[in-house]
Amino acid sequence: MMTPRVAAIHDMSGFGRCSLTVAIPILSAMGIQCCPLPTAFLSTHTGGFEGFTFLDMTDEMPKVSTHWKQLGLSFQALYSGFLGSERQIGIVEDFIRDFRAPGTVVVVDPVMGDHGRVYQTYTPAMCAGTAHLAAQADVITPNLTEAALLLDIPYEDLPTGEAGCREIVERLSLDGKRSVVLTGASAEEGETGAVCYDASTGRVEVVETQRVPREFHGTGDVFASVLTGALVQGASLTEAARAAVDFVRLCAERTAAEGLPMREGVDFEPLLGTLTTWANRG
Ligand code: PXL
Repeated sequence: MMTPRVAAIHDMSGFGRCSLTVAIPILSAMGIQCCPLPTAFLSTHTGGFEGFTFLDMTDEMPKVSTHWKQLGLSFQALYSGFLGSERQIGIVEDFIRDFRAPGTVVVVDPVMGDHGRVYQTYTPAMCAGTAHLAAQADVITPNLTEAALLLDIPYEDLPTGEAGCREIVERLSLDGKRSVVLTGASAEEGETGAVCYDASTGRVEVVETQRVPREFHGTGDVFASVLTGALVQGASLTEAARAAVDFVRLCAERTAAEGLPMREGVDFEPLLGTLTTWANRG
């Protein structure tokens, strides 16, 4: 069987464990070839470091896409995340139009913010554009902050509890046309996980685990990368969310025990071996 291939459209942050420095090793461990299309190169991510560098790759992206088209490359999944400029939204939409084929899964992580706050480099126009881009996806993976931005309601006005999360994913499904995996959502005190609307079944499932009582940077990227890998390897949405929830919990437990600073992300590298069973599925 051919090794599946994923186009990963994210930034590369040299330090801090997020985006491509998370997506590439995770997808590789899961037996998937990851082809990065970087949106920006930063010295660190933007959450908790002063004076980070930022090289915008907007002009390079269509050239990469043109070359990949000339080569006749195809991908089992197109997976986008943190974008570096407003213009990149149209570029990623064109990329999806050009490379989507029957059976391709398009995962858009609508990266915009966390904990009720929008990331430093995300302008209101980029947030509006991200909602437009997310409408092209088969699967979106917002956290609660991003769900509020996509629904265009204040974070404080999001419906709460399990019933609230069910309402959010149904409202975000665009009348059942796309799947939604709401991350960092909890139906019960002391638990955390994902609430999933599966467009192929029309069902909502809650996937939970015990909450590790600490916050870490980049867990959204770890989650979405495992989810994408599992979907490419043939898992259902709920199975993929289960794999992602369990891996993030494992990473959070280990990192909390080590007492690593939040901004360094989760210490996932020693745990990559637990993902390799995906490489040998089917
Ligand atoms: O984890 C999301 C993310 C990705 N890339 C960069 C970021 C962030 C969040 O802060 O700053 C550069």
